[in-house]
Amino acid sequence: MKSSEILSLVEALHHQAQSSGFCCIGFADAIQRPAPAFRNWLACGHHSGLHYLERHTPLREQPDRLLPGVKTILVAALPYAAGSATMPGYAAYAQGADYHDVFRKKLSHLVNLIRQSFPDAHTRIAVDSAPVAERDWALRAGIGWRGRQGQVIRADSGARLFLGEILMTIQLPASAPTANLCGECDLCLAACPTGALQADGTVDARKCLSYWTIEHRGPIPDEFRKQMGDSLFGCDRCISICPLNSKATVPISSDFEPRELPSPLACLELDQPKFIALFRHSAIRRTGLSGLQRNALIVLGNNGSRDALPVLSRFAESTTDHDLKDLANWALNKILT
Ligand code: B12
Ligand code: SF4
Ligand code: SF4
Repeated sequence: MKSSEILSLVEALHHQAQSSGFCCIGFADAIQRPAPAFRNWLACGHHSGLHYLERHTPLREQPDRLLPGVKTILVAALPYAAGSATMPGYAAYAQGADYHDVFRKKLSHLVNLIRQSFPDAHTRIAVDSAPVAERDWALRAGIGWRGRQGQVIRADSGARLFLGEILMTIQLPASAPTANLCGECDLCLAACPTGALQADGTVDARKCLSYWTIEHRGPIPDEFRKQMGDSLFGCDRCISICPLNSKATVPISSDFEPRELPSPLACLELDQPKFIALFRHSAIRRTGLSGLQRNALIVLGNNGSRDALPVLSRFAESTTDHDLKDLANWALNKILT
């Protein structure tokens, strides 16, 4: 491989990344490396019910097992919109199209460029669900720095960024790391209502509302219900408070424009076919219908509006799910007492 070929590929990738709407791409050497911070997080039980993370630890430490012969990890950052104020309970990242699909499509344009230049190269795309330590690689690829809420953030895009990667068997020059600009600010730490943010910059999922409202199956413990406030799906408190968001200058892909989403009351009137039709192309389908209705019942109980009583009573009588029936009665009691 000539160095001029490598340099022209890097230039072409940057160019294509910009026209695809990525605010930044960077490259890290795909070396094997132990992940003590990650292992410590697991050992403390901070992953809660996310047991797949334990099983995948060796894969996260050895990218070679995901793509034999991998030399470089290209990391890309895609900014997303602030979300609509008329749908406050939905985390901003989930208000537009499903980022997994959008990201994959955009990364495939970069893969085409790699293949055009190096037809023998092997590549593998990863977006969120693969056993790739995305934030670690992003830090190594100079995408941004680690904010105090754990998010990889940038000065030109703030804290609302998705990450995705291309593992490849060709060696591209590694990017330089980015300096941390958080300074004395600790607004995100103060914004977390549950104390989920740890001093070492990791998140204790057992306390994180994002975990409870998206990943957890089954009832949400009483101690977190009040703190959920109006959180129907995910939690944005430590992200939306970041002052860098208002200084963001990068354009946002139209895929992430907020869509009309059901109110908490409307969630109770959904059935399975309607849920699938509404959320087929949305990250919100991850909770499943019963998860979304569980969250909606808690939000309605927290809101305390008597206007919700007729729909809540009907739901409590008609649902065949015992956990949801109990929760509907909890919400009714909360409003009436
Ligand atoms: C499990 C998971 C969760 C869990 C667990 C919390 C967490 N984030 O760890 C839950 C469900 C709670 C969650 C919530 C959210 N998540 Co999430 N999540 C993941 C997932 C699948 C794995 C993360 C993981 O391994 N966590 C374990 C911890 C230990 O690692 P880490 O935070 O990723 O990495 C840090 C440590 O390694 C540490 N570190 C690195 N070196 C060192 C050295 C030392 C000495 C120390 C102490 C630490 C340290 O810094 C890294 C960067 O912060 C990733 C996707 C992926 N495959 O990586 C997405 C991911 C991290 N999530 C993401 C997002 C957007 C969110 C939410 C904003 C969604 C929402 N609005 O509800 C919230 C944000 C909560 C928060 N403040 O982080 C994005 C983050 C993008 C970014 N710019 O950083 C990711 C990368 C998905 C993606 N492809 O875009 N998430
Ligand atoms: S997502 Fe919410 S609960 Fe989780 S760390 Fe951030 S502010 Fe705390
Ligand atoms: S809120 Fe402040 S401390 Fe937190 S990530 Fe943003 S700048 Fe950094």
